Amino acid sequence: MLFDIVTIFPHFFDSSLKDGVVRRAIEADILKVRTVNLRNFTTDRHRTTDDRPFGGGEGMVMKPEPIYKALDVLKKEPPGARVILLSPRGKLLDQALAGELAQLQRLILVCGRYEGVDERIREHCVDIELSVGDYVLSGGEIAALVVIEAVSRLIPGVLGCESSAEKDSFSDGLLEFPQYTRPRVFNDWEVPEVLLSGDHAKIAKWRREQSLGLTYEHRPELLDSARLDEKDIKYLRSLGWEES
Ligand code: 9D3
Repeated sequence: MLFDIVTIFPHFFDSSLKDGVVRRAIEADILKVRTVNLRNFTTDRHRTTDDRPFGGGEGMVMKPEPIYKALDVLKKEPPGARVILLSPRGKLLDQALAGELAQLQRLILVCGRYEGVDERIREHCVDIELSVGDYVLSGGEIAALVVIEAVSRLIPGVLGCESSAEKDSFSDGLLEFPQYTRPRVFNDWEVPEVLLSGDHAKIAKWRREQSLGLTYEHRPELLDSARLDEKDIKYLRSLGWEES
């Protein structure tokens, strides 16, 4: 998969792509990430990428011409790219959408700044508008990293099979159960007895109930689309859950 990141801060990405899953994927030639400096597609002496909004108001808007020119060039080398605009008004990224993006060969990520991007770019050049959460960032750069990280680890061959995406949190729609490691007692804080019992059926039941309980407590809306069996539903009802 090839990512192009269109940004006025290309160096922002230097260190973040040098570690972890993304680096390994790049080294294995499964992933390529190029950063594209939007200012290289300006034509004026000051390399201007933004201007004041028509109609007045606070802040600046990203000019259409540099983004259009950058996309015009990038869409040809090689063709077939999907253009994603990172924007607070986009569709919320979730695990299912990350999985769909991981099927694609070529993505162009456009990072907005200021109050946003001239609407004509959205209308004519953008395929998908994506947000990474309901909070305000200063621009699309960190959001682009979130997309690359979430999508890269779902590309076949990027993760080892022992930690395959199947087993990940959200794959069955529940939050993960708590994990413990040695020492058994730390600062008087003990590991739950059941995990030391060697009774694998009992451990599995405890973990499932912890997952259900944590999801009910922190993210009850996830239960509406989680894969639940009769036992799960019975346990959740015992906690006070009512199906919606
Ligand atoms: C003043 C109104 N703001 C809309 C909520 C304007 C505004 C805020 C933040 C315009 C642009 C931005 C910059 N943010 C992004 O470019 C962005 C973002 C985000 O702020 N939150 C979550 N996901 C994303 S993806 C890109």
